[in-house]
Amino acid sequence: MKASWDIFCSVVDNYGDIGVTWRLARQLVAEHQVPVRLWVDDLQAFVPLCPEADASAAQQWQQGVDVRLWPKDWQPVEAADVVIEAFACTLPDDYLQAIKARQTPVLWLNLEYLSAEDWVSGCHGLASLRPDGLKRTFFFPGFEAGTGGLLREADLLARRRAFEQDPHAKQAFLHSLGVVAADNARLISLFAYENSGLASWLDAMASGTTAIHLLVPQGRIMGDLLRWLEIDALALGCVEQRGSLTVQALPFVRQQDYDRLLWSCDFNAVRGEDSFVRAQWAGRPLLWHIYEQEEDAHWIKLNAFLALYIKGLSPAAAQAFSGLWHAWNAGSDMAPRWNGVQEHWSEITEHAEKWCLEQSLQADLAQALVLFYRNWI
Ligand code: TRH
Repeated sequence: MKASWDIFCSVVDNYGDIGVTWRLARQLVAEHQVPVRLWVDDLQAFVPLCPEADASAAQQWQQGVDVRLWPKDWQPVEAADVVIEAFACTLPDDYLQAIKARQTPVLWLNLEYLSAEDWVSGCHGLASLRPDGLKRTFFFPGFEAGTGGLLREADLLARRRAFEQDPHAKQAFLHSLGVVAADNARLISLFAYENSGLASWLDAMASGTTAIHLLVPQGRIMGDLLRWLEIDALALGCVEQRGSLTVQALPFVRQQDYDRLLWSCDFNAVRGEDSFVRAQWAGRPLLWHIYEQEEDAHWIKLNAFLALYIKGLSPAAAQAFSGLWHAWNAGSDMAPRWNGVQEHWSEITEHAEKWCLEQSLQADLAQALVLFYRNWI
């Protein structure tokens, strides 16, 4: 019989926690044919990613995943063979008792946040024995050998290529969102937290010589965007033009469509953890707005990733690219940085595809988890 899996997700903030666990749950079911229960403590955050979902259902099936509301008042259930606690979300005490009560041992994994820092491969797979006798193993996603890899569906890159090669697919997808861009316009998607550097980036795009169509999914950056446009609201689908820049607000789309949006654009500004990885699989240049952490810990993460990513770029392109990322994350003047990146546009674009292919040589995270369990039993 196939091992059963329980994934626990506590929605702390934004869509990252549910974004990662929903993606992982789907992939385990679809590619490894294992039964997965996904326990989520806030289904409101799930609905935008999976619009068929019911935000109030205690139990529902979505794309083969048994999605459960993780209730405050936990009701006893039998523990699964493999238990994933996402981002140290703390399992219910009763569930820990259920793990102990099982006749066959349970593999309890804490799925950690993504980081490119050096220490990650040294800590990946380490177990800690708790005072209550239970063992918890730390599973780290990552970019290098010795880590758990990145979430990537087996057919993801083939689907992207098929989308790119089909002359109608991109147009039909964009039309479905109400996007009709000029033929010569560069498409850019913008998913970010509030950012004081946005106005200077928009100024630079508006006064540049290249036509740009900026697609902005509903979200936290909207306030800064409206202030720059000097309007009170931008209805979904509506367009505003300033110089060379066309700005369009988009609805928040289902998770699979967000991939298509990234594939349709020439450059993607992303945030958090999951959109950051998806933009890399899109094989296009990206700009990461990292989630801010206490004591500036996010800068260490950002620079660790940059150090890996820029390998293979010429020194001038690497400097321009890193400068843009630093300015965006500092909320500082983006104009000189954006203009600097234009000079290396084709090199940076080619490099993005190379990075994507290089990363795709690693085992993906779901595969690595399944293998880890097989080796453990
Ligand atoms: O929403 P986020 O900012 O989540 C963050 C990060 O996960 C961060 O690491 C964490 O600590 C913090 O929350 C609490 O960014 P992220 O991770 O990119 O998640 C967004 C999800 O939303 C991702 O799965 C892609 C998805 N998405 C859509 O499905 N449709 C859309 O239109 C858009 C814009 C995003």
